[in-house]
Amino acid sequence: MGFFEKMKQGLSRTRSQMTATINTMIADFTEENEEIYDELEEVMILSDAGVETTERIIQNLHDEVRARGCRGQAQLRGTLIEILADAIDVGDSSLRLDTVPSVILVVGVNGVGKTTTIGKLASWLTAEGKKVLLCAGDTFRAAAAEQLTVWADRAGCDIVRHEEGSDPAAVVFDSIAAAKARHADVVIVDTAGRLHNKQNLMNELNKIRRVIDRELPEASVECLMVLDATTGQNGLIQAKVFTESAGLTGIVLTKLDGTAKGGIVFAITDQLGLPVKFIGVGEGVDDLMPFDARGFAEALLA
Ligand SMILES: Nc1nc2c(ncn2[C@@H]2O[C@H](COP(=O)(O)OP(=O)(O)OP(=O)(O)O)[C@@H](O)[C@H]2O)c(=O)[nH]1
Ligand SMILES: [Mg+2]
Repeated sequence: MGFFEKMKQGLSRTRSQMTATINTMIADFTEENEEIYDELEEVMILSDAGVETTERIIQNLHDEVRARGCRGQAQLRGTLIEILADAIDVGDSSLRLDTVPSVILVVGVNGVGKTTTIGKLASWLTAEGKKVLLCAGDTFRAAAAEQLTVWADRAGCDIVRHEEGSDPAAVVFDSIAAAKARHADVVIVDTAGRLHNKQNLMNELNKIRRVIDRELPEASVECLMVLDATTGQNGLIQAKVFTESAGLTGIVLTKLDGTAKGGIVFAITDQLGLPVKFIGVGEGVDDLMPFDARGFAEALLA
């Protein structure tokens, strides 16, 4: 399956909510018909794009349609795709991994898909020819390290793990030492799920971050927050707190396949100003897609 088809399939629930309405709206387009904007507004808010963000997008569309003197459906469609793509194109969506080693720290609340995302990333980066080392920084449950080991085996990469209950920062320390000794290209750090309002756990994250910065002061560090697309607007509040503790560089939006609320992408990029770097569209190893703003907008309307 091609990239675009896969994106469309991953968004099928969101599409079933949005695409028909948007297409009707486009079909009803005349320069005088202002009602079409209301229809778009409604469907975007329903898909969790957020009121403020939606209003801004509608205003932009309105302005552009006038400024360009759009006539006909094709022009409106093209303009809408551009406006939607622009809205979610905030900064570089690619991973910055230009030092050896580089680090990807993966954080987020419980059950959002952190470990699964790491497993998918490990396979993807290994296939790209990178030497990957996984760090089992979730020491809260023994099963967490087991789960990560399964993914490491699948990707054919190394893993560093300690006993259940040990200090996550110590696992990170050892992983970095191992990465240096073995000349690994990328260390991917798993962390235990934590609620953003548990201050001691947020401090623990801060400590992990300090170990990375101390042991690898020059390294490229991606700090990715995994957000479950099905949790909607609540994810935005989580992300704000995580940014303070860990310094996020991007978002991975998982479980888009399981929700009609894919409009959350617009809210995240607009409200947080952080790029979405990957989207998760299923549980399998190939179900992680690099985010592409234009492709996403096109898939929504196609
Ligand atoms: N449908 C779907 N399921 C996903 C996706 N990503 C993860 N999952 C599922 O979500 C569940 C939780 O995934 P984990 O990777 O264990 O989540 P986690 O954030 O590591 O969880 P904790 O370590 O307990 O905080 C698993 O059943 C995954 O298969 C996705 O993109 N789509
Ligand atoms: Mg996990």
